[in-house]
Amino acid sequence: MLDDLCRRIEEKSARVAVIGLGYVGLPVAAEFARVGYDVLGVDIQGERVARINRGESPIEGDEPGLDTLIADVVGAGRLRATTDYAELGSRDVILIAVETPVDEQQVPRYQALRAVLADLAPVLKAGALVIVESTIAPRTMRDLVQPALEGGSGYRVGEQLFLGHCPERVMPGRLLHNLRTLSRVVGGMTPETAEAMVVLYRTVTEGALDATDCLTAELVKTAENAYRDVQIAFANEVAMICEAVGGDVWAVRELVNKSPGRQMLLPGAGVGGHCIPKDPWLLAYAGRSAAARTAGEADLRLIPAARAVNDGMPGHMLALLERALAEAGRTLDGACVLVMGYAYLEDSDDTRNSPSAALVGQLERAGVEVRIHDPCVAGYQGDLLALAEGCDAAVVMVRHHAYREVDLGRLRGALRLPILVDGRRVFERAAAAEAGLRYIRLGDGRSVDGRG
Ligand code: SAJ
Repeated sequence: MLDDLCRRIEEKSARVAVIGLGYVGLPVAAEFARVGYDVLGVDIQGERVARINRGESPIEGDEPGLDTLIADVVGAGRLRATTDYAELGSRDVILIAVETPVDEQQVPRYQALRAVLADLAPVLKAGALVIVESTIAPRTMRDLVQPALEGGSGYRVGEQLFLGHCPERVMPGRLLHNLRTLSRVVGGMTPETAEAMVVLYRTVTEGALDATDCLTAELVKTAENAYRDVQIAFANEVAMICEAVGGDVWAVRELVNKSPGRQMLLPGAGVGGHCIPKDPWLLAYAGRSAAARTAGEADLRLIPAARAVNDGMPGHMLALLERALAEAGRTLDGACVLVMGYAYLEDSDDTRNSPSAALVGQLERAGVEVRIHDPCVAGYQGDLLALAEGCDAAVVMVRHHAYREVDLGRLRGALRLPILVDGRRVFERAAAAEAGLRYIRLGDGRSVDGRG
């Protein structure tokens, strides 16, 4: 069965489906359609399905090439969307790209994935290849996906059903670019399945395709993002030490990175987005639940600690602000503060898990009147200087390129108090001093205690 499927994948006569037409699934569906497959997109949101069938992209934000690509492949009849799972019964390759969030207790919530599997299993055709692209905790393929599909279909993995995990490495603003160029970890429940998946993904990417097993693929994806989170947390902790001892983390980082094998990342006002705040918890959950099964206790300290450091950065920005206001004889309560940047990433309109949202909540709970500006986020794109008029301070949370053009003299003139707290090293100390601003930069001890 798998040989026949491989042949049809190579011929591009295999019929493909993608379940979950979000910022991962839709570009993936469009890419497989672009290279010649007949692709069926499935989503529960009827409006999203309708928009796609009109050749429109419902993906927010600037995704180079995506709008045109969707119009082209829908127009050519190679991509069609539906809400009807029954149509999946004719599909040979089915990719699943639905959300896999963690809850307040950092436990994965697989409601969407479970629902997809429950609806898919009964209609699966024999010999189908099912690939989970969503990021999942290690052992989810074995403990959740395989039993759900085998139970609901009566098939056996490796016999009438082929199963794999190929996590995405997309990034808002570079969806198609990443899909076409980045290497992929291709995990199959059997080695033959992984090889079939390599044949499939080779048609849409020139990146390396590393065939492996499902567990390794689950571990790689969650570990690569946990690794980044820990790296960022280290930079943030060094930044806070520099503040305490009067050092400048930005100078320190530059010199540290001259040392062979060092690559200290950027300290900042927090860590947001759809991947980094979540994936470390997926990895930790697997470690803890596996240890719990063996009545052990996975003594995970680094990954949770890094999450705590990074989630604490908006609060650190609040502390820097509070200190600067106190120097001017003001308290947070009753102050008016301009938050510059609401997206989670520079030059992006994506606000998921934005550190600015955390800061705004803390400011409002402290009695602050908050004004928000963001050149990339709809609803916050007002006139910066007009928003700054009468504010007691401005706090920079995102390193948008547009902020580098801000006239600091005019910003100073608009502010009631000359306080500028910079969480992303957008501005130079000298320029801020020349404009008459009390400039506090995260990680720069001299600026924090006013000697900078
Ligand atoms: N951040 C820092 N300091 C840094 C880097 C990032 O504070 O040195 C903050 C950002 O401001 C942001 C958050 O961390 O709030 C996440 O930034 P990110 O650059 O990691 O961007 P993401 O969240 O889009 O991460 C994606 C991930 N890609 C996938 O999961 C497929 C991540 O694995 C990539 O490493 C990252 O893009 C990338 O390299 O651009």
